[in-house]
Amino acid sequence: MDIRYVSTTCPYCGTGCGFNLVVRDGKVFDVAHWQRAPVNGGKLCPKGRYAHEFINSPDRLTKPLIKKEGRFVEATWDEAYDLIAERFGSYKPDEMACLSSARASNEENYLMQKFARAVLKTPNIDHCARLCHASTVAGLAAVFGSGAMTNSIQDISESKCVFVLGSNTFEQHPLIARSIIRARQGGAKVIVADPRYTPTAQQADLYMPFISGTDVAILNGLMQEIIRNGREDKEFIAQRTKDYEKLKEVVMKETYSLENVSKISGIPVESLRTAAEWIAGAEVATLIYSMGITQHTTGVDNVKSTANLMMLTGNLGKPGGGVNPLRGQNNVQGACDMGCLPNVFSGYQKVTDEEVRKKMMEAWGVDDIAEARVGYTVTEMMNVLTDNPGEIRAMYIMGENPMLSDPDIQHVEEGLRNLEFLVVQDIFLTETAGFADVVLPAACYAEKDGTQTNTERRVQRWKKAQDPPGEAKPDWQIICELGARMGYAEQFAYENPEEVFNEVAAVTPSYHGISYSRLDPDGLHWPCPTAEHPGTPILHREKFAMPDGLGVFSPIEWKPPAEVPDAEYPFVLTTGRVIWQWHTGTMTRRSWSLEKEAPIGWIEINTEDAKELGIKDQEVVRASTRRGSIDIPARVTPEIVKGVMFIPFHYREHPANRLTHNALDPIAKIPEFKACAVKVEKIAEEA
Ligand SMILES: Nc1nc2c(c(=O)[nH]1)N[C@H]1C(S)=C(S)[C@@H](COP(=O)(O)OP(=O)(O)OC[C@H]3O[C@@H](n4cnc5c(=O)[nH]c(N)nc54)[C@H](O)[C@@H]3O)O[C@H]1N2
Ligand SMILES: Nc1nc2c(c(=O)[nH]1)N[C@H]1C(S)=C(S)[C@@H](COP(=O)(O)OP(=O)(O)OC[C@H]3O[C@@H](n4cnc5c(=O)[nH]c(N)nc54)[C@H](O)[C@@H]3O)O[C@H]1N2
Ligand code: SF4
Ligand SMILES: [Mo]
Repeated sequence: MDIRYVSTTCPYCGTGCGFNLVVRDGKVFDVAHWQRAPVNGGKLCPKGRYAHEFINSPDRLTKPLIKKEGRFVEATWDEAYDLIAERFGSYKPDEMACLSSARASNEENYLMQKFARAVLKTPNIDHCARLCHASTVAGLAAVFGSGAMTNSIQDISESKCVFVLGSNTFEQHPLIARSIIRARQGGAKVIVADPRYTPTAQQADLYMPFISGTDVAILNGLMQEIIRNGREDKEFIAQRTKDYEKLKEVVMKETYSLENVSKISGIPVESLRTAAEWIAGAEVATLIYSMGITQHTTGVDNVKSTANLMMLTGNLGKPGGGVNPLRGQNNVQGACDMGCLPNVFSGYQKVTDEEVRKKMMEAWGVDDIAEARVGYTVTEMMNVLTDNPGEIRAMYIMGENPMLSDPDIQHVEEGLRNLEFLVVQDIFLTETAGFADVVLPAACYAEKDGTQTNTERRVQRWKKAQDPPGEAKPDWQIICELGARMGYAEQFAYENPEEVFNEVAAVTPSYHGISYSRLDPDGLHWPCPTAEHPGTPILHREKFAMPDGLGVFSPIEWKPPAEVPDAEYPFVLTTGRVIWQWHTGTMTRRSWSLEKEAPIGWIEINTEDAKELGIKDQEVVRASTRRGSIDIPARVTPEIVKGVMFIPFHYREHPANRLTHNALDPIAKIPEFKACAVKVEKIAEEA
């Protein structure tokens, strides 16, 4: 028996934990702790611990599939490539769109945008960051000049006050939660604001329950209280920021007095006062946020407000401080860094910048690429597909499952049906793949080399531990072979992912100094401009990434969500996750140790609301919004604030996104997954 340990990086969340895959006779059969792992020191959450279980699932895709007369039939790679090349070759660039994957490596994402821009010549490329931290990328770039986490994970443990707003860190980023515990052991106060009394809230010194969608009011209220008491950091404001007077004009309004904010949000005045006191009084404070802040029609406003609070209290550019958005998917930071966004090439170099375009064309050896304009985002693509059929006619989707993860899936279904040609490349036959004309079987993380970039901008290695099942191939290889089939053999002639990475480093300033040989065992934080540079764990130490080096205060007024409760739909519906499951469940629901812990969906209903509705715990109820209805078991609990209901979106049997609202933030184009209006009824018993 041959047993090997292969150290690699977890394929689930953006924390980027390392572990060993245990390989017996060429097959992965277990995960073992890797004590030396830089982010997690050998500790893992359940998803990492069981990240081997889905790998050799009998459901893995093993052969290309082509749909013939409504049914999938197995095909050879040659048949699949020929068909795709012929069909893609028959459309105009604007008629095609690509979705890349935050689950795939940096190399694969880089190649996907190169394929879209250099081969299809379409500007329409995006990925699930749109549904996730698009508000962060736009919001933090506008105030700090860079849209990423400002400090490192380790650094959170140095903080003296941790304010967690709209992040369920203990379930969704468990190994980052460890830093919160460490901070607390070091004397930090922990404040958690969340409509639900989550496992994260349970660790707080101060918990503030509130109604979803009132974040800006809360943040403005805290700022007013801090300014009233003269607790703002005057020196920091004077030296490192601008537009403070404009901020003050808004936050000092009567609307944002603690009394009024308490009415809007439901948080008691005393709690708000204590929170303001702790944040302003701490030697150093950090703010941690995630989807509770970003997934709103006011996502960008929410993000800017968090930055306002931390600049006001002088908590940027130092250890234990910062504005820390926790990125979700294992490589969503990397997919953005690689340019799988409609407005930028890798390293956030603008697609409209002529110099950059020229540089890319030269590096890629092509004399024409996609037009110099911003393409469609994921959410806009889906709207165009339904509202203007025929404008987008073909799509290439790698490693995304919008038929469960996009808002208002009835609308998504209508859109996908309007496509003439759809290619889906995945490791399983997903709900989205069901609509495809061609399905391409991809290798999973354990079957390929590559890199991924975690939430603290740390670039780390994936290492191949076993061969892919059947004829499945790594995404990078599929894209290269398809590129070659479409006439770009030279441009896609890579022997291995390392060669792709070297091209990334050559054309991407923030990755210039990174190479595979420098990545073991700790990885490197970008920006890393030269081969000698040690990487940059903390951003904005002396100045912000703005031309004048100053952080910008943004005066923001609170606006309610796009859809608010009324007589017909009297409750607020919010959606999210649970520790045991991952998004659309393709991997976790095929991992027995995880699936058995949370095998079915539910709707959380406050005990008093349930009593008024006559609903009992575990009773199946009908939840409806203006988009649709689902039948789903009730979980009656005091741990959700009255007036708000919550559904995890993992379950195809009770798809939360049948209910959600497709209203978008005007800048980030992120949908409002965290608030819409819902009603819940008893299901009449059948005779
Ligand atoms: N186990 C597991 N872990 C994951 C994932 C997973 O699917 N499963 N997904 C990963 C991904 S891609 C992401 S983006 C992250 C997401 O990580 P989180 O953002 O932490 O997860 P969510 O459950 O979406 O939402 C966080 C919290 O926001 C609260 N909330 C609801 N409405 C509001 C509101 O209006 N304002 C505020 N401030 N809070 C509100 C919810 O009650 C919830 O507790 O998790 C990552 N980690
Ligand atoms: N209601 C509601 N909806 C939400 C959210 C919410 O909070 N509420 N959150 C949103 C957020 S933050 C996110 S990030 C999205 C996530 O939305 P998606 O990205 O659509 O969800 P996943 O299930 O992670 O889909 C990833 C796909 O990649 C496949 N895959 C895994 N590894 C590989 C690989 O190496 N190669 C290839 N080709 N495929 C691979 C998986 O099998 C899966 O089908 O969901 C969004 N939707
Ligand atoms: S915290 Fe995230 S990266 Fe770490 S083991 Fe869990 S899912 Fe994997
Ligand atoms: Mo996400």
